[in-house]
Amino acid sequence: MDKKTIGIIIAVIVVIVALYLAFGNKPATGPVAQPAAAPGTPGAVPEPVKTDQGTVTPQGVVAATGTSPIATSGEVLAPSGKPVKLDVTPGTPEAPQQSNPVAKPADLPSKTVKITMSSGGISPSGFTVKAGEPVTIGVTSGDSQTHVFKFDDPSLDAVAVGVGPGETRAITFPAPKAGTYKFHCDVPGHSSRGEVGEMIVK
Ligand SMILES: [Cu+2]
Repeated sequence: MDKKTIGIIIAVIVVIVALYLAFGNKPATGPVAQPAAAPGTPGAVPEPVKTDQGTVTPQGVVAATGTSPIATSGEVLAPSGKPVKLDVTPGTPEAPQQSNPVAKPADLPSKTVKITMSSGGISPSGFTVKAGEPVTIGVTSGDSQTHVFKFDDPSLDAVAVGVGPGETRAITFPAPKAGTYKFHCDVPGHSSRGEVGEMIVK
């Protein structure tokens, strides 16, 4: 190789490097992907925190989408921020709210009292809770019928859950004072065929 050839090779390399520097290394145009922020840093979208009573939200712990939140104090809150009332008309703003349909009962928090209603009765037909503590019941229609969970005692009138065929919904409410509170299916003809049960509050 003579000096001329080496000179040409060097010149070609210089041109290639110059072209690369000029055009090959431009920053991407358009939106630049931001690296995902590490958890705990500003800008990170936090993972929802789940407890045995539900998902932690700024309003309180929510058992399922649509249920009334449980505040840190343990109170079940209405949208006004005041504790829910149990002797009002179901579905009104002061009443505990029933959830949207839940895909499957297993999605409900572990502390949920899971109840299945069907033409064969209510299963389980009894459960025990502690006075004043927040209770979530998940009601499932176990057959092709609509069922309505409701307490007999007017003092618990607001606690009502209606489910369509195969549907599951939940409701969160504060357990009343100690006693035995009977419940039933409020669809005409259903309680007389055995859709009844009782909640024991200790
Ligand atoms: Cu029924």
